[in-house]
Amino acid sequence: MKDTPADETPQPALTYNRDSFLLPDAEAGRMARMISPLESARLGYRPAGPRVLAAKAAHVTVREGPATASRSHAQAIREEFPDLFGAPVVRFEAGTSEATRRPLTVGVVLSGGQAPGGHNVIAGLHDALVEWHADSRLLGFLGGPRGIFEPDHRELTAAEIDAYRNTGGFDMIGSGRDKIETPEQLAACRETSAALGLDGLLVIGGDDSNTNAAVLAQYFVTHGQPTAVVGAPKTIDGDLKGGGIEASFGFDTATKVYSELIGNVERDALSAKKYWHFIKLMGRSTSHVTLECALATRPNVALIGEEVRQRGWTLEQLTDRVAAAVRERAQEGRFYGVCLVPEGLIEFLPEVGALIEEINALLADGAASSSLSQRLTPQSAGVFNTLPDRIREQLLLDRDSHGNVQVSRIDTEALLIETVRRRLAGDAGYNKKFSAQHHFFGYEGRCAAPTNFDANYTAALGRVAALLIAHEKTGYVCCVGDLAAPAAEWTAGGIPLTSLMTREKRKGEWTPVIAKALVDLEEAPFGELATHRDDWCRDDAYVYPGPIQYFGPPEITERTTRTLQLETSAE
Ligand code: FBP
Repeated sequence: MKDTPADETPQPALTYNRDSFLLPDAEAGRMARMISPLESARLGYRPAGPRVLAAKAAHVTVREGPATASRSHAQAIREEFPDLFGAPVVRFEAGTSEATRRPLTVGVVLSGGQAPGGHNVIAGLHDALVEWHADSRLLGFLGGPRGIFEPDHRELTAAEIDAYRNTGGFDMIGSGRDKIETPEQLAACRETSAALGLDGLLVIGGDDSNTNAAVLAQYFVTHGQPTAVVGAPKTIDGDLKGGGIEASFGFDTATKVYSELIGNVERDALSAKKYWHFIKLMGRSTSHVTLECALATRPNVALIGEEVRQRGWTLEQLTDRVAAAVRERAQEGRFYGVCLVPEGLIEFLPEVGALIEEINALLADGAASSSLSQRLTPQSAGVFNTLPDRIREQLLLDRDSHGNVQVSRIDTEALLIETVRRRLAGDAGYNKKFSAQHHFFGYEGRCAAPTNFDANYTAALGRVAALLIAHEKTGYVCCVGDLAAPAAEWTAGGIPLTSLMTREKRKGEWTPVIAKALVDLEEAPFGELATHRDDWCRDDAYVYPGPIQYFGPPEITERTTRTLQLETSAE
């Protein structure tokens, strides 16, 4: 590796080919990938970042804060992570590093669902490692965590990394949802790390993957493996935050992609005036994505799972509310509208939530899917039998490796259309039309080219990971703070993973996990929705955000999410 100053990021040699660009052929005999003019222009973007990280890694020192605890269940978490529990928050400041400057060998793995900016985390990590020492090496584990315990990796070269700067996707090394959990898998990870001489391992993932990073960090300490394991907060869902983490990367870009699409659908609804559009949005259990998109586009109805749970609304009550909105607009001659539905909504309906928990427990017990419906309690069996066949089948689908229901595969938006249609049909006072279309926006946003915010944030996270590893900090998640301020003013440091932990029942057992951040109904983002939603329901208050802008005036290119603006201004 060559030593490359931070401000002179090398640009790949591109060949202009009439209306597209060709990247240099990586392997002889393979067709060069054709890239769009926009992708080509983005390769040249230089992420902005915290002032402290602009200095060479050797000119950064670590300041330790007070010892930490966990979110809850301190005793159980201390027992599970005896060598990590209580570690201090660390912050990087200008100064002279006390760590020995030696070549570092670091592994990186992408874990879970794609989120815009993953490639920049790798690029930032690489840049900081070679600044630390020109002979440092970066190894990418292929296809997610399985690439560590069934060793499959490749050295990432400067030229390869340059070809992925500021691009979306995880295709540089691929991702996977495997969990590292069995004693054999943990031992295999240790063997791989020892064989490769890894000084550090960066796990780029969501709450479950970062929990896994903590498990691995503790295992390595217990078994004398000197590899520092650190995590980076990734997920479009926006639910890995709190305890010092202000946002997960990818949320900014993904919600902007969905908001553009929602705005387009709103304008279509207003133009044709004939459909209600029910739009399911990704986000897993939590409704941060739906809330952010609602604040950006002002739809007629935006359902928030956390509110449904707090108020204890059943499917019938929720249906009544949506049907009331349809009726209210129809009275004004508006037979159209837009309703946002978080994909995790179904889990928050109390009767369906209880049913899902029962199914989860039975599955964890080894019950076959085909026999599940006969083994439910009478109450849950009753709920199960009222659901349309398709939804029943979807509820029985396999759980992911962490035991989660795959909510993206449940057609909650179609279920709601069906229940609202039935409700209106049974309403003698409503004999008007109700034509509905359903949509699901999720995969469309996960691999979009990162916004300037996400490109900057992720490059900074990668640099922080290198610093944490160079300073032998294990069991930490990279933390870049003050995100609502200009990037130069952001702070950089690390937070002990155990400080984010609580305990939850997973696959029938109490397990330490990083707490998922739910939408807080007392906080400003939900408050803004609650204040305006009646007006947005009645009127056509739609906002059309348009596509992400990568070039142009900063008020357009540097605009952060409304969620981040409101959360940070309320502090
Ligand atoms: P992560 O939690 O791994 O970041 O995944 C996010 C997500 O996009 C969820 O919003 C969605 O429910 C899920 O992944 C879909 O998973 P899959 O990619 O396996 O279909």
